[in-house]
Amino acid sequence: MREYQHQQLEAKWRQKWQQEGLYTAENGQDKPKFYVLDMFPYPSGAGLHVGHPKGYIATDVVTRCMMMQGYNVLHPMGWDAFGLPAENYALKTGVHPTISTADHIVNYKRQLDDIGLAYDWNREINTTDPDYYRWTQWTFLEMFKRGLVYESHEPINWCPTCKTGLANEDLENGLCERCGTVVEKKPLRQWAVRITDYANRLLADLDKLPDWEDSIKEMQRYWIGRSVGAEINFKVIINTSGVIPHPSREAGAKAGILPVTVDQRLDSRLRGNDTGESAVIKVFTTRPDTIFGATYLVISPEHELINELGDAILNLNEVQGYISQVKNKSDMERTDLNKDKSGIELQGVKALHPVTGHQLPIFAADYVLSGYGTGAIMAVPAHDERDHEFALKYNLPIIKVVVPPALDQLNTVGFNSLPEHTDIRVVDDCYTAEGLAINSDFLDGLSTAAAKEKIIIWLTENKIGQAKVQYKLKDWVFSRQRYWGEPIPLIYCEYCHDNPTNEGERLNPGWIADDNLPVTLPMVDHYEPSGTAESPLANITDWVNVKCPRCGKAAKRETNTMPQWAGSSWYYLRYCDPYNDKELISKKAEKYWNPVDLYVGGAEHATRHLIYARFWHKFLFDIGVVSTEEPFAKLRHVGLILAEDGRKMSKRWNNVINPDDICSEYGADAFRVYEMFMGPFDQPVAWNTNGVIGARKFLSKLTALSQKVGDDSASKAAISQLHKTIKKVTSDIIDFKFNTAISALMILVNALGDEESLTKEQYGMALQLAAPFAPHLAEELWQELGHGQSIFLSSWPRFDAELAQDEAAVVVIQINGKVRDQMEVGLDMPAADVEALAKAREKIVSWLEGKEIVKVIVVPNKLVNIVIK
Ligand code: ANZ
Ligand code: ZN
Repeated sequence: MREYQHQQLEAKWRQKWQQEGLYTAENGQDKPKFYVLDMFPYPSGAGLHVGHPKGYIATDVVTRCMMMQGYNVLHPMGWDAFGLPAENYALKTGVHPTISTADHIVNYKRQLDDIGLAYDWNREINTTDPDYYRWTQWTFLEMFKRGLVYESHEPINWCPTCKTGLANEDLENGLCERCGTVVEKKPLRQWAVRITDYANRLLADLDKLPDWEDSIKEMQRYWIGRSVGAEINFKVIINTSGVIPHPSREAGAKAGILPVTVDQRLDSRLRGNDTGESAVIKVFTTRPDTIFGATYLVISPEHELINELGDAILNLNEVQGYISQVKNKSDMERTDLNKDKSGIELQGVKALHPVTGHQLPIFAADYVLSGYGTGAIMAVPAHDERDHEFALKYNLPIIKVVVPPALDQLNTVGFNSLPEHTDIRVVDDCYTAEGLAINSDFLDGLSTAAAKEKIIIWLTENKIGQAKVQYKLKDWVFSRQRYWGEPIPLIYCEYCHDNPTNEGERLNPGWIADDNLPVTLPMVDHYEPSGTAESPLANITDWVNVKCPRCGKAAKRETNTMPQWAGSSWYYLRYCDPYNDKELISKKAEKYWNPVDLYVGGAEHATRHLIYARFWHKFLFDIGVVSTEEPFAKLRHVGLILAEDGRKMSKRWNNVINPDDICSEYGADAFRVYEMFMGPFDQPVAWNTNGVIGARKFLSKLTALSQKVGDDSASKAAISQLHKTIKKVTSDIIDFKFNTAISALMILVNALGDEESLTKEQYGMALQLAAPFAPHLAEELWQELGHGQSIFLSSWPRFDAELAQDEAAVVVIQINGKVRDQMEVGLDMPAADVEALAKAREKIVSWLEGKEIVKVIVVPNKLVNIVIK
């Protein structure tokens, strides 16, 4: 068999392609555009392992195929080089991040080039380049000026190891995503971006993305977490002198706890419109219809009410003891249904039920989170499982206020969340589904939906509460107390404090935008995190002390830096116009390239990067920089490549395989073919070096076919096989079914190998189909055939529909040996499928009616005989 020398051959073509500018995409060509994007990597010291390039190879296959289909393809690459990993690496090795990052990029680039990836390196970008982050800062200032950025002092996630604040998105099960340390809550001065203003659009516009995988859209929906309900105010009364007239458990369980009508009882004292001094607890609930079942209130241990009430809480010491005990629990632990609930009653204070006037005990308990809703709830133990568990533990009243509708009412009430298979006649202890209101005065008999509507109207009219939509999504914590990030271009000026000129300054008195961009990160020798709320930049006095850009008086720079996610939120736009020093992107380039047609990357970015980028893009849309509401038309996620031992590839397990070794031993083409052949693209799969050897064998067979090229054509069957393969490979590439495309190619190469002879055209088409996967070898063999131009400038082969048609068989259908019908099916269709098709034929159905089938005989490609009684 004819072998090939991959090393010299592959290097030769790579060099030639780069020289000829094969991958250079030009803005605004007449050709239709296609923008293929990879999630750009952060260049780590370890370099690439074989798992990293899987997605890059896939986009490369698409890129090359689209080039051959006549598209002007943009396929760029760059570096997400700011952030904790680079900085932690630099701290460990003592090499300045600027230097180590530059080194790592050189290595990454070489590795990517060795795989033969068709990147247009003229458009390379690097998030740490001041010409790049100038526009990251610019967008931030645009947000600031419009009031989308604010300074806050909320307790946020703090990683004691990385010594920095983190966004919610940076946590994994309560641990720092970077280093695995348990994250603490720490009050910290920080900048936050009002991403929640965009929550509704981020959610609703997911429906406009038909080419996104459903699983990723689902993760985003969950992350945004929209809940519809109400906010309700409960007044707090102090010093109840020990009399606790709340309904006892038994009494509450009985109906008729409301002897007088609600309106009679509702004096102005209970309404929210008086100006009394008393404290109020605002709760958020998705079930305002259950308000008559609220028997106590729970506030989160962090709730400000505790400070506000202070000594009015008779057991304040004990309460504070409880708070410090639960302080460091993660949100996950706190809300876990299976964990034992704990809490403490605030003695000496009560909450007034705004409808019934009952006095309800108030608890602080850690199952209520401070960061969600209002950080306080009305507990309805009959209908909420956590409340139920808590009520049993602390012996609190449980009042049923919802029952499942009787069977015969099922159709007349419009409720929609009764779980499937609920036996609606059995009401168990805690009934969480929807139903009909009972024990609820003027809501009695209403469906859950109707009761919600009615109570919200009532609460609104009486100024006790109102409808409320709540999101789990939090504002984006946008400061890091670290060195290696984009400086936040704000300056604090005491003199300008009282003269705001825009919304941002009004909201953040004293803070002035520094429009003199870029605000560059100073080169310093020491950048260890200070461990305090200040970034290491705070120590660089000649950088910190500046003149106010407005009044010229002495002022100070903000020393926090931006999170790593900032630069990656809009990089795809910059590739379209990377040298523009007047604007982030020109109108023309934006119109031509935007949106990205295909975006591929890891599923771990489903909620972080992909939410930030969609938000950033929508903001740019709102200020007229981009013309689409969504950045990425089609999104595919790549399945992990695991090590040969089935574990994640990691230095720790010593199971990392380096693509450099594979490419030098077997060739980049074999490596590429193997990675695309390993299995369904989006599934995790374990590496197996034998598979690379198999891929290499396939390429050798493809090479060997060159010896068959002559004047005689291949057989009709082989030609038909060729056209079928064109059809399949073309659609499989679009559908991301690279593995089946390659198996079709393998079948084709075997079939052609059985032929006496092939024409130049026939062999050429086979090479074209293989070219996206094995570009170097395909190019070499293509040129050997005497083509003067690159195979990637040739036109993708078209199939002849007739020749590509799957062969069919005509199957006769008999009943008890008599021919009753016939049908056409695919050649070699499995017997069970043939049988099912036969039984479903209209004529046959009528023959079978009322008869018992004794047996069915299937003769492949010929006959089905159904024997009936
Ligand atoms: C009364 C009630 C009755 C509730 C009932 C549920 C069932 P989602 O869907 O997650 O938005 N809740 C509100 N704020 C909370 C917080 N900070 N920590 C823990 N729980 C909180 O759920 C909203 C429901 O979760 C709210 O509705 C509230 O309990 C609880 F039969 O209020 B509900
Ligand atoms: Zn000033």
